[in-house]
Amino acid sequence: MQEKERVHLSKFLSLILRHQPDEIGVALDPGGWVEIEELIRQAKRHGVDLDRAAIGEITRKSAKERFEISPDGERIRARYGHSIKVDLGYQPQPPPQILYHGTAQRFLPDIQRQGLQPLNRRYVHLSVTRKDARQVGGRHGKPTILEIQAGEMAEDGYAFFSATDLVWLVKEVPPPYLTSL
Ligand code: HQG
Repeated sequence: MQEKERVHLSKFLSLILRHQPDEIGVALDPGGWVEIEELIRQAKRHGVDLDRAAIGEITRKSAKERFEISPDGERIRARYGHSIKVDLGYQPQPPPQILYHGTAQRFLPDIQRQGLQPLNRRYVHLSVTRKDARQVGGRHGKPTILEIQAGEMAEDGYAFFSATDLVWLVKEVPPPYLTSL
């Protein structure tokens, strides 16, 4: 598959598996999973040509590990990014001492006042590396990076969830735990 095609289909999968499964008439189970056969069938009915090979390739080639295929190969879900209510079953884990959040410079005044909020998603997404944070922030405009005192937050009782090796989730980050770099 050409990269352009892969990115297009990956965005489609993100839309369905994170935000709007009903757009093509599929339902996610409580853990966020959908049957791959059902997904392919319904995508086709809505003019999106997907097959198992394409889904496998998109999942394997995502450096961010956006998607997870069940051990039996029958179901798929998004590992993070949801706006719809799902219970991914992640257990709280001790995070690295420092995590990063990339955002747009224009959001800084609001963030410094209100802290990081999930807004349209279920969780605030944090990056393990500054490089990834910069890339995340660049999606919204001129990027800027916040340093998050994740270790301190965890000590203070905030639950952190590891979605992938590079992405951590938390419900919010109040202002005292963040510094603009
Ligand atoms: C900002 C992508 C004003 C927040 C990415 C962010 C990530 C506030 C934007 C994942 C705020 C929300 C998630 C406040 C937060 N006032 N702005 N109080 N609190 N914000 O897209 O973290 O490539 O929902 O800083 O790479 O950018 O799709 O979150 O700029 O991993 O796999 O509001 O989605 O992954 O934007 O991105 P988003 P995000 P994929």
